[in-house]
Amino acid sequence: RFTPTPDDKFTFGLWTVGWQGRDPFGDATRTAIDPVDSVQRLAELGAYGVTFHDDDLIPFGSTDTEREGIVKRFRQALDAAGLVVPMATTNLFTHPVFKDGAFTANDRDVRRYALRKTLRNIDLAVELGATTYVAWGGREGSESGAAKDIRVALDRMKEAFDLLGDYVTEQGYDLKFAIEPKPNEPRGDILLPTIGHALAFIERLERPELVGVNPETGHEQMAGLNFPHGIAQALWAGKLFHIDLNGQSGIKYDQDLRFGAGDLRQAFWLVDLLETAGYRGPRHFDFKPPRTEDYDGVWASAEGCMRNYLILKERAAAFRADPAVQEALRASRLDELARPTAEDGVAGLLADRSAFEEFDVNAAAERGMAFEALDQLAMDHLLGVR
Ligand code: 3MF
Ligand code: MG
Ligand code: MG
Ligand code: MG
Repeated sequence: RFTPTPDDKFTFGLWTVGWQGRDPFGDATRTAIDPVDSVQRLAELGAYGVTFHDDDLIPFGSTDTEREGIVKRFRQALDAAGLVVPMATTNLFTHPVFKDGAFTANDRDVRRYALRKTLRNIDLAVELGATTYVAWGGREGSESGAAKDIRVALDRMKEAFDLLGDYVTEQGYDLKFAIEPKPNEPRGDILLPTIGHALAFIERLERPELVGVNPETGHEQMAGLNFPHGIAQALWAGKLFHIDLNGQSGIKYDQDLRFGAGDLRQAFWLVDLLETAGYRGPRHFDFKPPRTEDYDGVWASAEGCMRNYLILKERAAAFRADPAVQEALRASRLDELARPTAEDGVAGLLADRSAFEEFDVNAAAERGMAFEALDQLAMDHLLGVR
């Protein structure tokens, strides 16, 4: 029970279990781990795949020959372990050259270099079978007002995604892009800070159908936003191409706790949503095993991500299947929300005296919504007492 299998589609970034615990105030607390060992270990734990930034796999500055050798060895490890690579991404944030951004750096040569670095890793991503390419613009932003002309920077951001779209189309690649919003950290303010900003941006692109979002639990919650609501809107827009699952306790730095830690109630509603809305993509964990942990703790943390997802999946299914819940949903009139408001059109609405002239406003205002009883049923299921 609660033991993951590849059918659950759990994936992990190499940079998650591979995080050495370096933070702005402290040095690494763990030694580096070979990506090949991560692949083996994650497969043993029941994962479906791994994802990577170019530099997670191939150290920055490697020669072409070194690169070839690393890729070959990685591919052999994947095959041996039976893991897939559904997604890859570019590191456009670690090297100091990206200190003012990549696609929107003020320096044009840096922008051109960032595009070339991305194109190169797209080729590798496709070679390894990825169908989603994530773009987190961690350094695209500013700390001060005049430093960045935001409207012009958005032109450059659009230029970058339009060019990447041209490239994959010309190459005939089966690859879509997923923009990962984040409000701040490491920049003071980052462009495309929330799911909503990203969705609006995508509609301005030349090939909007190629671009969706990769929202991260903690990134929305850092901005005080409701993550399940954001995911619901991304699904509604047909744009949930990928997801970064983790945990976050309210508005503070990006904690990247294991999934299920932090805001447990939002985690419950998120799993309920993903499992009932027909999301078919990987359940991808982007977390950081806390720097207090040794490698036993790292694997315990990775296992915990999957275990918590499966527990919540069971709890959410039990909630939906409970006849008392179905009755409570009717009492809260969710069925009525599902009915169009004015299918009779403007003329019908204007002719309907019961809609206005004879509407008993006070009686309607007095009706209780019965949400507390409904939410307590959810709490009982979440806590496992029903
Ligand atoms: C930072 C992130 C990133 C992205 C990654 C993949 C380093 O807060 O979440 O992780 O997820 O770049 O796109
Ligand atoms: Mg995070
Ligand atoms: Mg993150
Ligand atoms: Mg992320």
